[in-house]
Amino acid sequence: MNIVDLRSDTVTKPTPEMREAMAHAEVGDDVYGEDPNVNMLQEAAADKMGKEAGLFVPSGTMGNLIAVLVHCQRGDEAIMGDKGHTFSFEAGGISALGGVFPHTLPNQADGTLRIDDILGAIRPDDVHHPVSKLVILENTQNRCGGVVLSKEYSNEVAKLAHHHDMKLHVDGARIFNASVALNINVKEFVKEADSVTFCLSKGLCAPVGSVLCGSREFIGKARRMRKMLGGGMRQAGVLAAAGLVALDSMVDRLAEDHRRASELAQGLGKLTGIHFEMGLPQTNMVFPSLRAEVNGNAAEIVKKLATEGVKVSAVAERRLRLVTHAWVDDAAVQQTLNAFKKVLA
Ligand code: TLP
Repeated sequence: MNIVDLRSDTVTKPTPEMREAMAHAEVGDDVYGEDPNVNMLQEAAADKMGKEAGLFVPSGTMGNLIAVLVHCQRGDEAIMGDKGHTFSFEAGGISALGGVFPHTLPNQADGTLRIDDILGAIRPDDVHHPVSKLVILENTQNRCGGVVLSKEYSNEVAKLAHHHDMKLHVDGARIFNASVALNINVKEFVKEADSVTFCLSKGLCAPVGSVLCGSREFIGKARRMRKMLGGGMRQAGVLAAAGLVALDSMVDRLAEDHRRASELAQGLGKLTGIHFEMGLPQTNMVFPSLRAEVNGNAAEIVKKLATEGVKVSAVAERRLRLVTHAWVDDAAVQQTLNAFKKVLA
């Protein structure tokens, strides 16, 4: 049986072109700054993001952690969404390792944090309070449905942060999905942001790695922090070579993933047991909810779908997540719809 893996776009494997580039990559010791592919990737990434410099890091989690540790001191406060990856899925690293205090605000259905909520969360200068140092936005916002935050909104939040002597970090793990969905140059989304992390290892299919981008000064500090966290990699050019292929050739095709996510949603929407409380997909994520009439919760449906060769995630008692990516073709979409029909019948 063909296995369709829709649990995440993190399951993507390197393409043949990436394997080829990896096999022949010239390498050096990146802790000495001597790996040519890592250097090329960092420059290409910074250029794409419109920032002065980039730093290759092993994961999106480490990229976000380093950004927070550079922007904040121990005891400082970072404002972020309660559905954000940094708050929910990074093992509390900013607090455990950085002593940084998370101040969560409710993510709205469109993935944003209300401007008034942000303003209300910024602390006055008073010895009773932690110092508000950072705002974090996520684009696309994963747990709000893979929704896209507009460039106008992101830049407004950056200006607001700067006005209060704070910084903005964008967790842009899937910022290229946002850029492709709105057909806007990726730079526009992070023009005013102080730092951005984006992932090579999700929809772009590279095996490992993310790039943190920002000013030269910020990246200088980030480099020391990466070393402190044990993320200084040596001959990482074999990974960066795949990352360069990802940046060059895997961005535009994300539109296909978005089309298939829409097709999945349309097909699933025809089944009486399914509804879309969180709205229809804007990018590569589909979040179907199970109506009351469906027997079994999301975890049980996940198990039944697996017997049909379809892997999806349960993200709430009655909600699933399906993520499309380069390894999900039209036949896989059809197999998934058939599996749902059978399991929900
Ligand atoms: N997200 C994963 C899981 O950790 C939930 C997924 O399957 O979606 N920012 C965002 C917005 C992410 O979605 C993720 C991964 C990360 C950061 C972390 O990236 P990695 O896995 O490289 O540490």
